[in-house]
Amino acid sequence: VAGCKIIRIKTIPTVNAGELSFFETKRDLSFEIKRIYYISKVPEGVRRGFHAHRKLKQLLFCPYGRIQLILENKYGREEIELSDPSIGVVIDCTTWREMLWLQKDSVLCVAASDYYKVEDYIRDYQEFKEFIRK
Ligand code: T46
Repeated sequence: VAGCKIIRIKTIPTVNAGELSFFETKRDLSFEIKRIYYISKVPEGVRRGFHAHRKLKQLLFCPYGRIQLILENKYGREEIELSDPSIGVVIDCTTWREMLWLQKDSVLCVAASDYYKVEDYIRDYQEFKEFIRK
């Protein structure tokens, strides 16, 4: 979706020994990382999210499994499937997000531009719609 960027995370393959992916502040990301969190042990079919952020910028990636992201912002609504550890999505404008676990135990990792701030969340969909209209 416009306003969100799909990025390729630098990934170094090894013959028969997997691959290693990495990203670095400034070199690969437009914001400084202040917080990392990850979501695990989620059963298949569960949905999380249902909110937007006022200011927070984030890079989302899925190092294991398959997760669908439903993203909506002032440019429209789109679904993206994360299933490749070398793909990330940068969400850096106010975007409503829902995450659907397509596969049990998929892991969602997030690098965020700020500390956890409850007041940065918009958890009401109507409030989000009004926020992006301004
Ligand atoms: C997002 C999506 C992709 C904290 O105390 N510290 C933290 O850093 C975070 C992220 C959450 N929490 C608490 C707040 C709630 O009591 O953990 C609980 C679960 O959070 P939430 O219901 O917001 O989880 P998700 O999966 O709906 O959303 C999370 C992030 O909160 C959100 O910023 O963009 O993942």
